[in-house]
Amino acid sequence: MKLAQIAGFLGSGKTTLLIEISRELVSRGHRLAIIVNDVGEINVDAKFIETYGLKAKEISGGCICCQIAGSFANTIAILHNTFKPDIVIVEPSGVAIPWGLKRAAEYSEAECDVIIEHAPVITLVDAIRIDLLMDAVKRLVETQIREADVVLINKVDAASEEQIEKSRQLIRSINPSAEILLASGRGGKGLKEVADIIEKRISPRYDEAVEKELLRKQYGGGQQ
Ligand SMILES: Nc1nc2c(ncn2[C@@H]2O[C@H](COP(=O)(O)OP(=O)(O)O)[C@@H](O)[C@H]2O)c(=O)[nH]1
Ligand SMILES: [Mg+2]
Repeated sequence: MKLAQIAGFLGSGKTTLLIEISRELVSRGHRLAIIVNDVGEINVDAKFIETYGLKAKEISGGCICCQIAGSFANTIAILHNTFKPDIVIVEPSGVAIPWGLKRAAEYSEAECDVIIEHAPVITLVDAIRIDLLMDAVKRLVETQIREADVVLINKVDAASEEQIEKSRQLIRSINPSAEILLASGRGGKGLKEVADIIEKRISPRYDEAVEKELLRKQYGGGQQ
């Protein structure tokens, strides 16, 4: 089972993009499920999403990368045993950490005979709120960018050239090796590319040593 996470701060356009990408992947013949971690954020109703021919699960009560990692693993196991999706797209809460989510997903391997493979970690950066994001939630946004394989500069339908350039510079300064794409869940831009990335590429499994190295880079010191 391949798991794709779409990270990004609250309001960065995760739900909007996830629905469009899911429709694209369903039309390509995939058996798709989505898991949305609702922590009081406004999310599209799971029943509505299911009208597109995919399975949707909502998990609430805490963050699935840490507080309720067990419920997340359990939900994956249930999906595997009942619906058998080949791809599961996860919308974590806006405060989730990508590596934590990988680790939590892999817990499901202890609950059923599933093998988890990760699609590249995709992080959305809201181009139209780039200044606000760098001010108010800098550390969190940095972590999500640093741990991404692919960063989408999102909402380009409504962003100025200057906002897009600013977003690009910010992403480069935090994660020089990330692939950067322009996207718009509303305008349809980048959808096919993102669907290709989820379909064809993989990202490494959880590795404690790699996570520690990322934390060291972020917090500077060697203390654990
Ligand atoms: N202009 C524009 N607005 C968007 C786009 N995607 C989402 N939004 C808007 O941004 C807000 C947050 O979107 P949502 O998908 O709920 O973000 P989430 O909190 O990350 O799941 C909503 O008002 C959306 O209509 C986009 O591609 N372009
Ligand atoms: Mg959402």
